[in-house]
This record gives sequence, structure tokens and C-alpha cells, in this order.
Amino acid sequence: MITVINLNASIDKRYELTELEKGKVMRAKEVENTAGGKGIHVANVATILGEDVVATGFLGGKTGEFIEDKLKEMSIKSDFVKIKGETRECLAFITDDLVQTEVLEPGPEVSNEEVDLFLQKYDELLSKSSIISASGSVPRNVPKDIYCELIRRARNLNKKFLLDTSGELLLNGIEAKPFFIKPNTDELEAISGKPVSEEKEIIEEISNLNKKGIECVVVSRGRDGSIAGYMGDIYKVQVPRVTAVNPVGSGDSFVAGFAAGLHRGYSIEDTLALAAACGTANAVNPETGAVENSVVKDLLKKITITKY
Ligand code: TA6
Repeated sequence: MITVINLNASIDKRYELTELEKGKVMRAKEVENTAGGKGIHVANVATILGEDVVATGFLGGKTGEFIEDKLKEMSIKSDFVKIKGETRECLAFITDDLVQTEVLEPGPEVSNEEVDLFLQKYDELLSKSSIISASGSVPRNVPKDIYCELIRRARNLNKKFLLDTSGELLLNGIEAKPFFIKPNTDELEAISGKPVSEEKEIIEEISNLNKKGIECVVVSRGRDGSIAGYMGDIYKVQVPRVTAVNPVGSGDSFVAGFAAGLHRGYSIEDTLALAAACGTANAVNPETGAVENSVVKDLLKKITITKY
């Protein structure tokens, strides 16, 4: 089983506008409300791929109920801790020029007792899972080193932990040596404390992280594919050129494909290929954090993985 952690779930509200101007009244042409948060996208794509997935984290209030109903509709198994606070909403404004502006709420206040309840639930799910994936930010009052604790517990049981987060949460999480991280170049610079832009520098930093004990490090370079370091080897992952209609959620879909590949016992090359195919399949899909299996299958034939 794959446990997918989304501590700070949200209702993602997508507004289509002609334009967006500060200080003016804007009328939306279309509004769409979906179950969001990076982990929920991961859970959705892994479920579409046919994996046995359980999504977990915190949910509260009417917004939490909305997300639970949506998860049922999407056939995603879930086991969330119910909290007193209200799950957040995240807003995305898409204008006619296809530029997207996002406003992400910080999330509800979670009590220490609710954090403890989550840790208990995590231990139960951990005992039944071989892969754990955690994505995104954490709600208010949740310790900024929570991922460290979750990674340590997974490591103690020899379970693979995939961490996709940023900022302080990523810097703290790295200390506990997750199995997989997926920093972008800005995050890589924050980790290494120096500018990283050339391919040579990216590879050097990936190797440093591998040596620290993080088995797999993938740095995405958008349309240029990604560079991955796994147990001392470096791989270049190249994806075909596609016309992206909605690249939001492509990183989450990559994580879902990676988790699925590991779960199926694929080689690292095949795991990276499935991950890249899912990331690209999401970009050509209008829905955020969703892929079509036929598109993934077709893309798999066009992805190249080369060892340096
Ligand atoms: O990038 C969009 C998104 O995937 C939305 O689903 C929204 O919920 C947000 O990210 C959450 O990101 P965060 O890092 O705050 O957990």
C-alpha cells in the first residue's frame, strides 16, 4: 500500500478571468472547486494508475467535508484526522493570457492533541504500507520538523519515504534522510547555500545529497526534463515536447508515478520513466493532478533515460 500524506489539504478554487488588475472589481467567467493540496493530487494520480493508495492528513469543517465527498467521488481511499479548525481554500486566477496567479491560505490551527492523533494514525498506516509520500505545506501550529519525525519512523521500519515540500520543511526533512526528494533549482540553492544553475553544478549538488544518505534526488527542469541521482549514478530524463494545457500538478503527478514504480518493484530507470510520463500526462490534461492511463502509456514510449 502507498500512504499519501497531505497535512494541509485545500479546496482549490479556480477562477477564469479576462484580466486581473489590482484595485479593480473582477467578474469571473467560470469558477471550479476541486479537492486540492499537492498530496491529494498525488493520491489521485496513483489511484488512476491502479495502485492501492490511502490519503491522510487533517480535515475540518464544511471545507473538510467537501474534500471527503470529492475523494469518494474520485474513488480515492482516505483516512484523515478530523480537526476542529476549518480546512483552507487556495485560489488560482487564470486570465485570458493564460497567466496564473495563486493565493494560498495558511491553513487551520491544529492543536497538539490533533497532531498526536495524526501520529497515531500514521503509525497504523505505516505498518501496512511499503511507500509513504508526503507533499506540501503544513497547517498552523504543526511543528516545522514534523516530516523529520515521520521520515525517522518510516526509516526505522525500512519503508521508503518520498518528500516533496519546500523551505524550512524541506531543509528540516533532509536531515532525517528521506528516500526521495524533488527540489527545484531554487530549493537546491537554498539547500547548498550557493548558486546552482549549470548542469554540472546541479549534478554536483545531487551527488552531495546522495552521499548524505538520500537515495534518490530528482531535479526537475520543466520542459527540459529532469536530472536524477540514485545511489551514486546520475540519470538524464528527457520528455517529448507537448502542448501543455495545465502544467499545475505535474510535479505531484511525477511523484505519483515514482511511488507507483517503486511499489511495483520497477528498476530505477523504469520508475523514472513512469514518473516523467505521469508529469507530462498531467500537463496535457485540463484537470489539475490527473492523468489518463492511455496517455501515460503512449508517453512512456517517448521518454528517454540515459545514464551519465
Ligand atoms: O500549486 C497548486 C497547489 O497544488 C494547489 O493544489 C494548492 O492546494 C497548493 O498547491 C498547495 O500547496 P502547499 O505547498 O501550500 O501545500
